[in-house]
Amino acid sequence: MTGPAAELTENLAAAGFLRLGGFHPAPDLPVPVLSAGRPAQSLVLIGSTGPAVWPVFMKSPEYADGKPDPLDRYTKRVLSECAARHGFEALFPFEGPPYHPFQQWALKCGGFSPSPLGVLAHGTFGLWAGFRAAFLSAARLPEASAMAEDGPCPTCADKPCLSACPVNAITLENGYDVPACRAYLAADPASDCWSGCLARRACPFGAPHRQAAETAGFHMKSFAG
Ligand code: B12
Ligand code: SF4
Ligand code: SF4
Repeated sequence: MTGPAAELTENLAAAGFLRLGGFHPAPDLPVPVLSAGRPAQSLVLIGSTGPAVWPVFMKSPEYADGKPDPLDRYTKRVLSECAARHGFEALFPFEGPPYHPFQQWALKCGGFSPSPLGVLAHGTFGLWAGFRAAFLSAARLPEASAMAEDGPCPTCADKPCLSACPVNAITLENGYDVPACRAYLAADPASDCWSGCLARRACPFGAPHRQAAETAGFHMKSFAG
């Protein structure tokens, strides 16, 4: 990849983010129109995986200012600037409700499969790809072409994520039982889950992209409230 696409990759990496894929919007999965009222011809999905964003985020003013939602505010500031510099308009997954359908967009990009946990799994990034923004463009960009491949869950025979949860909060029949998970976390402040969901950690895919304990703890606290 050369030219503006390579430059975007470099700028994203410097801020701790990466391009996870893209697609050309079609009527079966519309995306919002651009601010000038024109349709978006390309959507580029921007994300982060476990280890990359944390060291950069830790040096940001948002990390230290003591106000709520520091990672979301860091993401919005940095990726809004990046999008504008490269001629995109940015949408964010944390703005809502109503929320933008980021998981449906990720499935459209290719490479992901729905997992028993609700989180989408990826062959390279496992359960550790977070979605941080969708960059929309009025141009039909070649790098926004969707990939044909699926994620790993349909061919994962053993499904170790299903047997790792201490309170059986994840089942094929009922999906993810959020109240059971939250009740367990509240009752056991010493649980290993506070360093990252054991079911997510049991997935054999994407181990190099796992969150460090500090990052996982940040997300678990935010989830548990
Ligand atoms: C509300 C929400 C939650 C709620 C409820 C989920 C629900 N029942 O819909 C709660 C608080 C339970 C939740 C929990 C978690 N979430 Co959440 N959540 C969201 C959020 C902000 C909106 C979901 C939504 O309504 N979308 C709107 C609909 C129209 O979009 P959609 O694509 O069609 O929605 C799909 C999801 O709702 C999904 N779904 C249904 N039930 C559940 C349950 C869970 C746990 C998840 C992850 C998804 C999910 O099915 C829909 C159809 O595909 C999204 C961000 C976003 N904009 O999508 C993140 C998001 C889905 N969450 C995410 C994650 C990672 C989590 C957590 C693992 C922790 C975390 N924040 O890091 C936890 C699970 C805790 C654990 N044990 O580790 C990621 C998933 C990334 C991925 N690879 O798929 C997202 C995309 C955020 C992001 N920025 O990346 N989440
Ligand atoms: S362990 Fe298997 S089924 Fe579970 S999330 Fe990972 S790939 Fe998917
Ligand atoms: S955080 Fe712990 S209790 Fe909750 S789903 Fe994951 S393994 Fe189960």
